Order: sequence, then C-alpha cells, then structure tokens
Amino acid sequence: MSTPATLKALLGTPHLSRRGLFAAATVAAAASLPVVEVAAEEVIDIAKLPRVTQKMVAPPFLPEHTQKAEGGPKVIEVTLTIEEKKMIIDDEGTEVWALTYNGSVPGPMIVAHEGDYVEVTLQNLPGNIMEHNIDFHSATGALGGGALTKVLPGEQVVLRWKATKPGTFVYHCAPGDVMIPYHVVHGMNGAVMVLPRDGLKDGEGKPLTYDRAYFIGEQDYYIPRDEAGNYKKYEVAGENMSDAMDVMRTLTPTHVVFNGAKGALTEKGALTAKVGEKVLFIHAQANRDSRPHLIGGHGDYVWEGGSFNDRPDTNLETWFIRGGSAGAMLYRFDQPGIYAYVNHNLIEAVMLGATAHVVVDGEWNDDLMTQVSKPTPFTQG
Ligand SMILES: [Cu+2]
Repeated sequence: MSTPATLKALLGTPHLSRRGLFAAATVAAAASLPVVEVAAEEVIDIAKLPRVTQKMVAPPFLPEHTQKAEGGPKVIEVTLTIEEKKMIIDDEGTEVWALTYNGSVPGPMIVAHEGDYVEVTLQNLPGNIMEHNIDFHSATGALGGGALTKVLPGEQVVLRWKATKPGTFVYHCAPGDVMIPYHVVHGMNGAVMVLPRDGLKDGEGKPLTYDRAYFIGEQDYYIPRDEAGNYKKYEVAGENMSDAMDVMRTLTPTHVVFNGAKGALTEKGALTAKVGEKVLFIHAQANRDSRPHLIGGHGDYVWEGGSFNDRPDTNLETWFIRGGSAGAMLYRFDQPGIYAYVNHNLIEAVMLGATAHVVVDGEWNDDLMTQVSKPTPFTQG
C-alpha cells in the first residue's frame, strides 16, 4: 500500500527544533509578515528527567498512579506487546481472532500527567501474522505516532510523545487503508488518561478526587456467519478478512460488548464499590458512537468529550461518547445494590452485550428509595 504523497512530504520534513522555530519567526519578521509571539518556555532536557516504568494492567483496572503529580515532569515508560489471539466473545462460544495490545480487549489504560512524556515500546510478537502500529489521540504529530510505529512480526519500536492535553483519549492500531477499521473492530484499541498536574477540578476550580477508577472499553464486533446462520470459526488471525469486510460494510455489529466479551463485566467480572465512594468511569469507543447511562445512578460530573481542560457537565442522565473518543464520568454511590452501567441503546445493551454491573456494598437509605408495599393483587375498579 502506498503512502499518500502529502504524508511522505510530511515525514520527510526534519523536525524543527525550538531554535528553528525562532529562526522561522525571525525570517517572518524580516519579510514584514505578522509574527506569532512565542512564549519563552523552559527548555526541558528530556535526558535529565526522571524515568518511571508504568506496569500495564488489564482493564477494567488502571495502572498504579497518583491523582496529583508528584514533582516535575517524568518520562513514563510503558511496553505494549501486540498479540493476535483467539478469544471467546459471548456465552455461545463465538470466536474472534482478536488483535490485541497486551492480550486484552481493550488494551491497557496508560495514565500520565500533563507535561509528562510517555515512552512506548511497541512490540509485535514473532508469532503474529500482521503488521501493526499505534495512533495515540493524546499525542501530537505523525498521525498520532502511527506513521512512526509500524512494526512487522518480530520487530519493536520506541515512540515518545509529550502529554500536552489533559483528558481521556483513545489509542488504536492504524496500519493503513482498510486495515485500519479491520484492526480496530478486532479489538486493537485502548485508552490514555492524562490528568492535570494538580488533579481533576469541577467547573468552579474545586478539586475532585476519586476513590476508584474503572476503564470500560466498548467494542463492536462484526462476526461472519455461515449459510446456516452460525458464526464462522477460523484457523488463524486474518483468515476471516474477506468475510469480515462484508459484515463491516453493513455497519451493523453482531456484538457490542464491554471489555472484550459479553458478560466480561457482570457476575464474577462485575465492578465493585462502597456506599460513599466516588468512582471514575472512563469509557472508550474507538469506532462507533455510544450513550452510557448508569441505571440507578447519575453522571455527577461528566467530561463528555474527554477534555479535563474544559468544565465538566454535571448531573447528566445519559451522556455521549463520540466514536473515536474516550470520556470520563465521576459518580458518588449513595445506595447499595447492583447498578447496571449500559450503552442506553438498550438493544445493544441487552441483546448485543453492552452491559456492565457495579455491585455496591453499604447500608440502604430508605429516604432515597423504599418499597412502600410489596406486590399484591388488586381489583380493577
Ligand atoms: Cu494492528
């Protein structure tokens, strides 16, 4: 597949140093062009920054992190290992050869603070079949890093990007052309959370904290069927390519699930919390729109578009996750019991799989809700 000429031109341009930018400004002044004032920024010597390794964990959990940054900017080293693996995605044994970062769908959450540098080692396991890469929506330049991270099986590449914008963001594989949607709808996506250095704030600048955080990655799958209507099984990754493209063209997913499989976040996989705890839910959808709703609760604070630089919405009933983005919602649980966190397209929630449960421990508050009388027969009058 050929690279577009514009992109080639882009990639062929040497990176401008800060000095180069000033030189460009001087040239502009000499030519009587308007000069953009460049604020004198502190020059950061990346080689002297402290380095920390962030251990990736499988969703719905987040890596260990502090809500406020401790000290100055750091280089956060993470390793993402690409694995093509067969996964079961529902309770009927439906299979998909998933394309994964670190073996999970979605891939692991990376957490940084604004001003940190994220240094990613991307490894494509030797047993894999396909070329892969990674496009970070949180990063600036080179197709989110996609143009600098293409790796064949057996190769690894290291990319460093600066976390300039606080918020929640999707990352995904984008190897080019139709391989982009193919890889994304086979599970190859995850999320980054860039926290403000002094933590989250409400719209008035007051600090917001969370007691727990969960990463919910919504995944649409397009599984081909045989003539009898049964989901087809394949021997190796990529063997379904032609069949899957036909299903993808219908724009009608066969499965819409949280964290890789129908039921991944219910029963034994249910999320947990306690009455009085504030829980941050980060919801990513790399390909398709979604409308999360917490049945029995509310979106106290919702960064719908994912930007922590912007004032959060408050007290939302249902919110919106644009396909290709991640958003965050903070809720304080006031009542025990089972809450369902769903995509409130209820067909997708109940029939296609987009339901998670949150099991909340604590004491029931009769003031908030009570069953005044149990069901009894009545006479229609
Ligand atoms: Cu890929």
